[in-house]
Amino acid sequence: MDAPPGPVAGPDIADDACGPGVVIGVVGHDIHVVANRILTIGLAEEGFRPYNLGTSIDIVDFADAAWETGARAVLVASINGEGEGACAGFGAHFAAVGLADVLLYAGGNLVMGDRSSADVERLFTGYGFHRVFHQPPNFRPMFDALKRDLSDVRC
Ligand code: B12
Repeated sequence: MDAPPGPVAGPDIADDACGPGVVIGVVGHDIHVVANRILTIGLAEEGFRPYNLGTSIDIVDFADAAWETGARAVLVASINGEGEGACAGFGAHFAAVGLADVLLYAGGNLVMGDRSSADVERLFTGYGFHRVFHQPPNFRPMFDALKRDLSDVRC
């Protein structure tokens, strides 16, 4: 049987749904998967088309997935704090491969140890992320921002 031409629809890829495509994944060698699973379900419920890459994802994987899916946004999670090292140069890589117009969000426990949200936001916006959610109380602020940022997208 021939291989399918692109991403295969399934629980993590809601290709048949309407709404903006959004790539999600957990960066680095991070095994925390609970929020990733919940976020996939939540995105679909909020009207997005999630493409979930799962865990152990690097910058190149995120950019390749954005290319392949035509996603309008990439949501990068770090739960163990590896994001501080693994996300350096994120925006520069997207710009270099012609994806400068893709929205980049980062969320989770983005750094190791206790640091103020303002410091973490400064660090990650310096990496090229458009919005940063360090230890948010829930996903609601991110869903609201994503709806605003992608309000021009129609089915
Ligand atoms: C369960 C757990 C584990 C399980 C993971 C099981 C699995 N496969 O998922 C096990 C026991 C395996 C584990 C291992 C480790 N863990 Co652990 N783990 C936890 C724990 C208790 C709960 C995490 C969880 O699932 N929460 C529920 C989900 C829904 O919430 P969440 O992940 O926190 O996500 C929320 C936000 O972060 C945010 N969010 C998450 N993703 C995204 C994405 C976007 C885009 C946005 C906007 C928001 C967002 O929204 C969510 C809701 O608010 C936390 C402590 C805690 N109470 O949070 C530690 C914790 C995450 N672990 C931690 C650590 C250090 C480790 C280890 C390195 C420990 C070790 N020395 O081996 C290893 C990781 C090894 C690795 N390679 O990654 C630290 C991280 C520290 C940091 N970043 O500063 C924590 C915070 C514990 C602590 N207080 O020190 N862990």
